[in-house]
Amino acid sequence: MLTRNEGFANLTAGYLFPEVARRRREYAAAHPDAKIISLGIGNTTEPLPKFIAKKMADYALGLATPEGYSGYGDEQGNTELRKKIAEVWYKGLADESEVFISDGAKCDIARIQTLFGRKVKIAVQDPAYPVYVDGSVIVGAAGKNNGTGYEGVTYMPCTPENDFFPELSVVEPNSLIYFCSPNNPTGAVATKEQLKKLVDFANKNGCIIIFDGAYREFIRDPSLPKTIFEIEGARTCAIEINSFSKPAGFTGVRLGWSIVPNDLKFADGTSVNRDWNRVMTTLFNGASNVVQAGGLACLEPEGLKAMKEVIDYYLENAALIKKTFEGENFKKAGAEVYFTGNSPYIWVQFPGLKSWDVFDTLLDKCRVVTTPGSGFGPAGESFIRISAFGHHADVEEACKRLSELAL
Ligand code: PL4
Repeated sequence: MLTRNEGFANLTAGYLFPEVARRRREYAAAHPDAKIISLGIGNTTEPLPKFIAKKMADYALGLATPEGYSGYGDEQGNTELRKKIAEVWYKGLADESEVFISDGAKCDIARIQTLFGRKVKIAVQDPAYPVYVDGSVIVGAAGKNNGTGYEGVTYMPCTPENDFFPELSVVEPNSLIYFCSPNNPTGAVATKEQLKKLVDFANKNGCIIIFDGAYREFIRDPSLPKTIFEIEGARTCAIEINSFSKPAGFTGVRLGWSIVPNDLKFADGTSVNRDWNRVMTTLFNGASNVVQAGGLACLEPEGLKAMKEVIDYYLENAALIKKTFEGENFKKAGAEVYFTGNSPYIWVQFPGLKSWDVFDTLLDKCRVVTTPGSGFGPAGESFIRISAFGHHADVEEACKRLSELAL
């Protein structure tokens, strides 16, 4: 018999989001008449902009013609799309040779682990999107959970006390640092000064930053950086991972990209970009050509306008959710609300309570699904995350129920 990958044995809990979905299903089965509203998983709800959907439909129909047909494309992605991403979203801060198109940010976060192997030391913001840690455990870069966290992982607490920006001195030299801004789940966006600190730290200590910018298009404050490459020095210490999922509603369509600068080197002086090219050409076979046509449409002026409108829609939801949790009933219960206006997530603390207990109360009393903060890491305990992805009418109904809740 084959030996089980011990990484799986080291995982101490199921993946967070299926667990949230399981509890919702269980509740629904026990309460068949309850109209449950999900503000849990960050899943887009609004239809694709027509302009973008039509470009994909036209491309798909073209595939049924001799002139329009194409088979495998370049594994790194359509050249025109790589160029367009570099131009429109990086404005000269990245070259098209540094852009790799993929089937989404989560898949890139998983593949990126193959670049660094099992021996790499990991540092993560705490709380963080669970894939960074769980993925590291699966590939063996992180070990057993000793009760406070996984061995081989340095947790960098991001709390109200440090304004959600971590103390970097806890990170060991030569670590891989996962950093997400706008942050999932806290919603905090690092300022230019904060990112400069991070970049300087990484360059000085031989670290590489995996910068996850999946929510960049929610940034409305023009002083905040939308990419780590706005920061001087980032090209020698950072990789950016990004996605069309949230801005374009491509969560089901699937399209993402990574930026690996040509200046980024391993300790032996070899190019990280070259090895990433090898990973993408060997372990990936290119994003769908239909979907890449959709990506190109997103980056046309009409597509950019449509994406902004959809994000504005979700940000309106976010403002209402924030106001609801700032209501008298939650205030009396001691709830503290954190929301920057630049992200789809509202982060609420219930001092002294357990995240899953708050989750259960809101599900049971309001039929509203949230996400327990403890699922994002030890520092998330006593928080819950509320997602602003949802139809206005559902969010309004959820907020009405929440504001009537006696705590
Ligand atoms: C539920 C910081 C959501 N089943 O769609 P992708 O793969 O391009 O992007 C995934 C992603 C990447 N980076 C960050 C993210 O927050 C996400 C999506 N996270 C959430 O509720 O936290 C969806 C989660 C999905 C999952 O497991 O990713």
